[in-house]
Amino acid sequence: MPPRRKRDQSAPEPASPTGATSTEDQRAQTGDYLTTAQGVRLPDTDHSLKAGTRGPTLMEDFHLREKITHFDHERIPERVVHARGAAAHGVFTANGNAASVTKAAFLAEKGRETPVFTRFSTVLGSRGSADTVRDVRGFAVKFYTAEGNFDLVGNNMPVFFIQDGIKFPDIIHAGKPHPDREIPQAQTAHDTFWDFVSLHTEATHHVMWAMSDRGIPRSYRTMEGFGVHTFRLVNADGATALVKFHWKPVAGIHSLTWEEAQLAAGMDPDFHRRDLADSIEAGAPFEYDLGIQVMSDTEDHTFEGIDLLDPTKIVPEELVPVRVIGRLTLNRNPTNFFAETEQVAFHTGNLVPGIEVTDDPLMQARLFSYLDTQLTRLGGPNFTQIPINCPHAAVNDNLRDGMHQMAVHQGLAPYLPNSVDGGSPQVATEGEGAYVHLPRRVEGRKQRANPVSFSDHFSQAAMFYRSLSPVERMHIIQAFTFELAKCYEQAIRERMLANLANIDAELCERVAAGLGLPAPSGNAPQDTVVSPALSQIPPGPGPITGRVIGVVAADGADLSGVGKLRRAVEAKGAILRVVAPTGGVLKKGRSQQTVERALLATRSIEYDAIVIADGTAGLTDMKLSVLLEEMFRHCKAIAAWGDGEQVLRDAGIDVTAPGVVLGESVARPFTAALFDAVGLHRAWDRAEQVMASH
Ligand code: HDD
Repeated sequence: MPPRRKRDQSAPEPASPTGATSTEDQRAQTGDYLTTAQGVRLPDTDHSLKAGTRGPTLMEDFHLREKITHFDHERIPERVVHARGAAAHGVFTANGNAASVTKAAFLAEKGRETPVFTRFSTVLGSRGSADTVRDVRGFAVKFYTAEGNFDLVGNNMPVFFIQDGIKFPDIIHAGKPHPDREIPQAQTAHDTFWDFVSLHTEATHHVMWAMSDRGIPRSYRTMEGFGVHTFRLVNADGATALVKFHWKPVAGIHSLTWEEAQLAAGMDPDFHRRDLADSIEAGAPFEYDLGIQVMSDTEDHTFEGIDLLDPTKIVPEELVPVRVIGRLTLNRNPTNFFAETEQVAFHTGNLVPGIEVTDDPLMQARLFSYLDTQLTRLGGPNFTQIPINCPHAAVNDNLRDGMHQMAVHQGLAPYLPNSVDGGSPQVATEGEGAYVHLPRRVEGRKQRANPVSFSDHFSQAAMFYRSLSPVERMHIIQAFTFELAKCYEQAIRERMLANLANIDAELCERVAAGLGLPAPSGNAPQDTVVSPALSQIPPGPGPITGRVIGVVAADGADLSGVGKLRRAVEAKGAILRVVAPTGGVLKKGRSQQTVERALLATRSIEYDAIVIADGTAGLTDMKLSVLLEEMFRHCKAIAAWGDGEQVLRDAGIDVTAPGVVLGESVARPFTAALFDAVGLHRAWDRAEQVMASH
């Protein structure tokens, strides 16, 4: 158990360590009487105090003024980036594999459990923007360790657009909506973004990731996370290693297709947020392994020619395998979005003994920005007293006063040294758990310049492209074509094509063909070593936890088969939804099934697979045809048992195509084949057939 905070140094005790309340009697909407904020009971909250029923409102109406004033100030500034997000509580359990490289107990000690709060986000969109836009996803984890809070503020892509944090306002101003009309919202498909990145070639590697399937994840459950920068870990003997952090999703890596992402942005802008909350509520937690790549802490901070201080570079996993050091389980939804998800304040400078930063100039600027931004966003310097930000370790600081001070500090001497308060609190030694910065020699001529190694902007972009499967490469080509086609300035398109020619000639030619422009020649790297780990196509079927399977049924369908299918699906941690022409309850004999989605109220984006039940032959509905056509085109699993096959044929589905599963009944071979098809994420072998028919 971490030591308790001294009463006079802490915010009022939250109902739980992270401020979440869940038991019935703690709900805000309970208690006997409605009161003002001053505790005065109210007789009426619907009528303002007026001179007569038709007269003017009186200034003396303290309830009206308090109610409206508070409402007027309910909003705080949204985050300048990563405004749109969703979060969950959970636990991190270390497996002991990090003990040799770090003394940070929450990582090193086998079996140690640490509470966490994780917030996922998009970068560019406003708070109310859609979840499935093409963008980088934030993956920020706050570990409430016994030694203080450690924040790993990462993304779902391992590289960044800029090498030096001083350019952050530039890339963000370029990516955000145009300042005159404030459009487009939450996307990079516009002139200013492509203007900047085409002029600024160090962004090239990150742009490749953003245009790949990584930019449109299927779920927060199925995306990787990265600490991006190289960190320095320090072990109990004082030995150091350079490491990169990775989050590996237990459910595998999986994305939407671009068309699905666009449909979802309209059909269900809360697609990812809903999936996170619904899954946790249904008892299917989100799980990720935390891994590290460990490199020697050499004087030059390079590994096999890769500059570890350059955040536009990765270390291929084939060169340095990822060592799994623990598991993150997200298993509890926030109780109140504002109190927790909106007010959580991450900071790259929240470090604990055993973890240090490096001189990566992007990281160095971040160390300033994250603390600074909260002063505006959360209204002053006491935001660490907000329950979601409170450490679980004892807090005993000499910080005083300021906006929204919650503590009633006792004592006379918030300074050191003092004699008035007995010289307390004392500073700790390293042995007593103090964060002692590792002594390191730092020297250099004061200058604004990059090392020469930072000037290679294309070789890893080429490695990324050439490591992917043909279908993943096709998606990148389509994404570039889409985005550049949305630009108005021809010069920007041409400049970007010139950059693509320096990555890969075929990539450039195919994008140019899509845009109807000539392909420039370039200087693409030759003989690139590929890194198969960069592809997200699984080698075989993976787990299907949290995936959604729709079963189309109608009156007279084999409902006992639907029941069997539901049991088999739920045994795998997946979700079954009954889809029918109308809402209500389907009945056949003694079996019945509640319809969860009427055809009019659903779309293919909701399903990872669709199954047609026996007994539905003859069912024709335009919405069903569209659903099946989209499922087929997006290469998702499609299945039918019994005469359900006829429904597929009637809708023009090629039942011999890859990823189409047929069976006589809901028996084991049928469900096993269906689950394998879902576990492969998509039947990409179908992609060529789909392309040929369009
Ligand atoms: Fe940042 C938020 C991730 C570079 C300045 N950033 C923010 C969040 C994530 C990241 C996940 C959302 C945290 C949350 O959920 O509250 N940022 C990154 C990564 C980067 C990066 C992985 C590069 C490797 N960021 C970066 C730079 C700067 C910032 C270079 C400024 C110099 N980031 C901020 C910020 C934000 C932020 C302005 C906005 C809201 C906040 O911090 O709390 O300080």
